[in-house]
Amino acid sequence: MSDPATSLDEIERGARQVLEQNDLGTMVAAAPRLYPHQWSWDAAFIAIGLARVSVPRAITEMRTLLAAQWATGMIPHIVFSPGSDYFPGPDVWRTDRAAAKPPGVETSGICQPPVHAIALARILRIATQAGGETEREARAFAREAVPKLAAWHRWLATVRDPDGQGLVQIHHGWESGMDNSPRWDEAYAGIEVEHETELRRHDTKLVAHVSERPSDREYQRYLHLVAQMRSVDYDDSRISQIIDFRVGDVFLTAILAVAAEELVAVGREVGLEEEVSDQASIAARARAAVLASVEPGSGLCRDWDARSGSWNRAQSLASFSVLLCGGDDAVYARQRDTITGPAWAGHPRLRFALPPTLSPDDPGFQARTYWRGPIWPVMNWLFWWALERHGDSELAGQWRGQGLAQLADLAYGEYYEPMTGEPLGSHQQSWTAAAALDWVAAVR
Ligand code: 9WN
Repeated sequence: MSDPATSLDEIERGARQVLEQNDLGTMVAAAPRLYPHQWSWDAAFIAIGLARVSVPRAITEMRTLLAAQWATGMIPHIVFSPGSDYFPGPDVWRTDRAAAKPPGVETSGICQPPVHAIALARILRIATQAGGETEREARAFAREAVPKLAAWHRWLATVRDPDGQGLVQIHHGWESGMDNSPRWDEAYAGIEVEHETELRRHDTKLVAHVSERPSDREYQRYLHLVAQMRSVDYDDSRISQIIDFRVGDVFLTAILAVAAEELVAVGREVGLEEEVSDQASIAARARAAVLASVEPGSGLCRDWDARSGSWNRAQSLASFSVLLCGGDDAVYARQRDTITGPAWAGHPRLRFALPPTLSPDDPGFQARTYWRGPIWPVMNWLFWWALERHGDSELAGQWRGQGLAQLADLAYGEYYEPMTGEPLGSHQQSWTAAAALDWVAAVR
């Protein structure tokens, strides 16, 4: 349980230790045992935390990830470190068959939300404050990264929007980063698994209780989708025709909107206007699609199931995507009211006034299960960053304060039980430590 007397110095010291201990050299493992590789969106958040300790090390983190970028522009969701236990590993993904994967690295064959340009902009800002050689190095890196991130955004906006609907489509719940969120229940319910995969899961043994992780039934569906992609050698044009999961992800699309704008700013700062000339229109289109997803009755955002041609009904943290990308003051104000109200972060039973992944009043709320209820510190960081960007400093400050209070337990939990504040999933989770470092620096 958090000790209110725990100081910012202690939180910072502990967070530095977590990143140091999880550092494998040129990549930081997402978590010491549960996730012994580099994950795409984790790496971006981790790089922000690393920049508070060492800008060169933050750059190395981003470079390792970008070196694994596929020729199509896709940044893969996992870059594997050699010889660690994780299921599904490279032997299951078999991306060696994919023409677009660069040689010499082992990766998965799907992606994750595009928070990387947000990280690049923040690293550049931190380095600029430091000045001197640090700033020079960060600017040189930015010039190297901008064209790569532009290609990444372009791929998402084109290849992953085959119907021209505007929302970026995902082919797997893992691509959303919110793996087993009720957002995907309807899409997964429609999947018939004909051939079950032999599950060699380690994850369920590495958490305090199996209920903190997705079920075997869910994993069968996850692996079925991997098998489908593998069967066409991860060829984009073929995947979209055969895949059993095709959903326009509103949260990922909102992230793309702000990331593309951050990239425009970085591009201009380092003299690469040409390279980012299409990014403002990518952002505008993404933002328009997020706003078009808003359900008039609730004022909340929705995902679009492209296979069934219907809006998803589930409400979750992702329903508040307008708080990330803005674009309509009235909708923003309404979502802000709802998320701070008694069904969400203002719920009277919460240990900390922070947004859970599901409303505790939702019949599907599960306080200990992964993306079905718990509070995720890294999501708090992302909303905090977006609120600050929007000029909503009051709420941003409250959430940062509550977020730091939650992390005063020094466990650096992957996610937290909303009512008790108990850390769940992995402890010493790298992106949680990174969020702590950036928050502490922002307070000082
Ligand atoms: C599958 C690493 C990743 C995060 C995801 C989170 C979880 C992996 C897993 O861990 O997903 O990609 O094995 O459950 O859901 O957001 O990037 O921290």
